[in-house]
Amino acid sequence: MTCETAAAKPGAQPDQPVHRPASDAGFETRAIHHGYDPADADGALTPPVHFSSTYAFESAEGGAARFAGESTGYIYSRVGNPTLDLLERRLASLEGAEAGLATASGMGAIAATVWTLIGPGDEILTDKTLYGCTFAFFRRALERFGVRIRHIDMTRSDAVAEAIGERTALIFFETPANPNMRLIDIEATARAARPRGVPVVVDNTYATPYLQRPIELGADLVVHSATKYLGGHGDLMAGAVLGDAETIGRIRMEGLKDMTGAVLSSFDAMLILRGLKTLGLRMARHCATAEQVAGFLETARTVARVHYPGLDSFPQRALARRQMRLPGGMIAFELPGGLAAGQRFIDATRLFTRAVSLGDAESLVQHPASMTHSTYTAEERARHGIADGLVRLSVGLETPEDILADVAQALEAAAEAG
Ligand code: 4LM
Repeated sequence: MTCETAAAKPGAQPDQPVHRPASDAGFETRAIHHGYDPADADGALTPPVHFSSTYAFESAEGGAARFAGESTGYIYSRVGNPTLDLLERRLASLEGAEAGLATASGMGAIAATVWTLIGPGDEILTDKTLYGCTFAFFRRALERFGVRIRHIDMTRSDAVAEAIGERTALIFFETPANPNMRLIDIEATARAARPRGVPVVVDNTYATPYLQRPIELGADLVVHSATKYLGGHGDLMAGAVLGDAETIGRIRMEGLKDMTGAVLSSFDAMLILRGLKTLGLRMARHCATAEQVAGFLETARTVARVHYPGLDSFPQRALARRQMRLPGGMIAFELPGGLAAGQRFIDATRLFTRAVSLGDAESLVQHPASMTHSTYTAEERARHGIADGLVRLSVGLETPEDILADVAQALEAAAEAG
C-alpha cells in the first residue's frame, strides 16, 4: 500500500465529536473555544499537543482500510494530526469556511494551493502588486513550468471580467496588498469569476478574519501567512488555506502531502491556538494605534504620501469601509526625499525594530524595495506600483504615545540629516 492510494481518499480523517460552542457564537468566543471540549481531554483547559509523527493501526487490515479511506483514523502527521486538526477547524470557523488546512509557512499555503489547482498551459490572473516571494513564486518558478501569469489592475471593477479567458485557472490577489495597501473589491471580483467557474483565492494575511472575511464575500479560498497576526508574537512560521471541504481535501492530499510537504509542527500549531485567543483584542489595538500614526504622518510637513485605508484621503476609503471592519495595522508612506530619506527614517527609529515580517507585538519598520520586494527588478517595481521610497510600518502593541513619539523623532532626524 502506498501513499498514492491514500491520495485518492481525502476522507481518511477521523470523525470529530460535536463541539461546543455553537458555530453562531461570536468571533472572540470561537477564537477561544471552537472545536475543543475539555471533556474530551480529562478536563484539561488547554488542548493537549500531539507530537506523534505516526499512528498505530490495530491490525494490517485496519491500516489498509485507513489508507483506502474505508475507515477513519489518523495515519501519519503529514496527512493529519489532532492538534493541527483543531487549529484547522478553528481557523475555518473564524473565516466562515467549511474546512481548513495548516501549513508550515504562508508560502507553503500558497504553493500547496496553487500547485493543486493549476496545470501546464493554465493562466493565473493576479493583481499588479503581490508580496515579494509570492511574486517570485509566480514569475520565477511557475512560469518555468509553463504557467502563464497575467497581472491586471484589479482595483478596476471591470478588469477581471474583461481578462478572464479560456485558460484562466485561478484568480489570486491580496487585499490590502503588501506593501502599497491597494484594495481589491472581493465581492465584485467573485461575482465576475463565478459564471466562468474560476476559483478566487484571497491572501487575507494583512486583514485577518477579524477585519475581513473573503469567503462570506464570495471568494472560494483564503490563504494566510499565520506567521503574522494569527500567531501574533513573532515566534513561529506558519500558513493556512481555508475553503470548501472538497477542495481543501485535494490541497491536503496533493499540494501538501505530495507536492510541497510543507507540514506545520504541532508545537507551532499550539502557539497559534494560543495567539488566536487574543486576535480580536490585538487587532482592535493594532488598528486604533495605526489610525493615530497614519493621521499624524499625514499632517507632518516632511511626509509626501501616506497609504492607509483609514484615512479620508485614501482613494479607496469607501471600499475599505464596506469590506473591512477596521483599516488594519499596516501603513506605507513616502518621504519627499525618496529612498535616501526613507533609509534615514528607518535608521533613526528607536522603538521600531528594523525587520521584515508584520503583525507582531513589536512595531516593525522595513524598506520594501530593498527588502521584502527586492525579488522584483527595479523596472518591475515601477510597473507594479511599488515606489522605491516607500517605507512600511507594522504598528505594534506598545503604548501608543511611545510609538507616535518614535515616529515623530525619526521623521525629524530624517529631515535634519537630509
Ligand atoms: C513580509 N510577508 O511582508 P511566510 N502573504 C503575504 C505576506 O506578507 C507574506 C507571505 C504571504 C513577509 C515576510 C518576510 C501577504 C510574508 C508569506 O513568510 O511564508 O509565512 O508568508 O515582511
